[in-house]
Amino acid sequence: MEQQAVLDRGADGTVLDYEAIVIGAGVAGIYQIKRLTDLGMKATVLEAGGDLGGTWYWNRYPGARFDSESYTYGYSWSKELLEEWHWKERFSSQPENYRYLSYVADKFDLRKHMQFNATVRSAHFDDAGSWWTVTLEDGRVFTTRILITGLGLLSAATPPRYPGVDSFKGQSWHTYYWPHEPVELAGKRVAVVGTGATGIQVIADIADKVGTLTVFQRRPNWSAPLHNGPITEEEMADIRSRYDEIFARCAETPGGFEHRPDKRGFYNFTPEERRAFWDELYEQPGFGIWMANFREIFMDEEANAEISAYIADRIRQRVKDPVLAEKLIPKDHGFGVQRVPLETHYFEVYNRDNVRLVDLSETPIECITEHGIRTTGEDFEFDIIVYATGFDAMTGAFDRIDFQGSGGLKLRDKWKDGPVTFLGMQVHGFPNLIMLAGPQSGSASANFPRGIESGVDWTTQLIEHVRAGGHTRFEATEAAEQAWSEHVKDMYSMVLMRNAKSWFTGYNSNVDGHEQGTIRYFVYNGGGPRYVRRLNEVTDRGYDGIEFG
Ligand code: NA7
Repeated sequence: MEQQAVLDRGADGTVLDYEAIVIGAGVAGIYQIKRLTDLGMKATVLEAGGDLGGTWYWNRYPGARFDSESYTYGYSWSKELLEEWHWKERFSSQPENYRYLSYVADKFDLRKHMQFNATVRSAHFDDAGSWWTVTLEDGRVFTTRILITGLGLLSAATPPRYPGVDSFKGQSWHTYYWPHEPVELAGKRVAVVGTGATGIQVIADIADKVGTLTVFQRRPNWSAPLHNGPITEEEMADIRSRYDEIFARCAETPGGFEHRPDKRGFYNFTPEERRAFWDELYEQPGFGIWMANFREIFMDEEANAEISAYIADRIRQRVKDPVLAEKLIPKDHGFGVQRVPLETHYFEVYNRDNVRLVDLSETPIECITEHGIRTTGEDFEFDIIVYATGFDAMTGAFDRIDFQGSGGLKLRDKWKDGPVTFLGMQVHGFPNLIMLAGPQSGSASANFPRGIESGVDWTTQLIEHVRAGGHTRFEATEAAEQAWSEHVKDMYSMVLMRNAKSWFTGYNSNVDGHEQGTIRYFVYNGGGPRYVRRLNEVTDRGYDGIEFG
């Protein structure tokens, strides 16, 4: 009780509403509230959506599914849960993933600690009392000692900024906001704008369900087969018996997957041997072709050019029209330097009579009209326009909330040219704020739940330390923040990803200041194991880099 009193009372004796508030009831927020309430803390989750689930609550477009193996995506912290849950597909789809997260929340009775339709407008730190005041869009105000963000990496959707977007008379939406009610696609003239991971999933899924499908592609993406399939009772029993082994393996790989980078050396093999190896990887389910490939493909231009040529040939084999095939092969970046979307019969879609590709590099979009889309070449009419145009990644969700730290410092201003953080967990000038899977954290680079769990565990330990020490304030030092941000930046210099025009480097044509030019160091490229070692070092050294008061 003594310890608790420290966290729920301001320095001047003011009683705070909460000891901890978590923003966001996604994969991170669900686990974090479990850990906080297990400690007996007075805590709540504020969630903008009408229910929990985050990514898996919002993204209801057809084809939305994991490209992580389902059984590596689930939570690892409850043996009982692992025993109970049967993943039905190797790469589970959105409805099932949403059901899974709901099941977890209900099983552990977590919903009672969550408030839905609670969109946070601002969070201001009170220097005198060392607490946060959190204000919601609906005007409600809460005070809390500790503020934890589980905002998601890709939760600030960005529709395009073409003139006339609002004038379209048919149905249109960004994939993130795909309606919750069933959408009638049969016989409809449908447009999809964007060919990233999302566009590729939705296009492949709806091509045979719509009347006509017109794909507006600005730049093609490298993409490889997902090879999804069911998981039988027997297979699931086997997976259950190997969970410890599976999670241990995920913890050893840079991406948090079972796929382990091949260290045998690209140049120790002949081109024929490499092709034979890639033939095997291409036929395997999941990210093997990306993550279990030779490490050199990520760092060495020549190795990257060779794997790119290999994947290009695969695309040529799958698309009947050779001119069209060339349009679907990226020319401006190599395989794997951007996020590799995984697909199911995506390229074959373009062999269908009802599907047409519009290459925006030849005929850019001029505007959206009442009836459809006008490019420099043609006027198109549609019933439905789907914008699969991506997200203001990593920092976008932070920018949408007015975070003000010590002395009124605005996070938006501090991060104007890109995020700076300590471990992607804390920001100097923003005491008592912890980010789960924040920008620059190792929790945010690949198989998210694996990283998220280590982030939540570390956060919980830090909070226990704060309570045990009777502290009211904790904050990353400027020096620690600088050192970490430099390290994150250095890691980019090692990988070809630094050249990518993608959300990994903060590129987004639909967001002011993100159109091109400045690279933003969003993700930690050192891999999960190295990141977790660093987290543990910080803890072992008594939270070196964090000042307590
Ligand atoms: P992405 O990967 O950022 O892809 C967005 C796509 O939309 C990409 O093809 C863009 O072309 C295209 N785009 C964006 N803006 C426009 C405009 N204004 N006009 C035409 N085309 C546009 O987002 P996703 O949602 O597909 O995937 C995000 C992540 O979700 C993914 O990495 C997974 O981790 C899950 P561009 O390539 O920029 O020319």
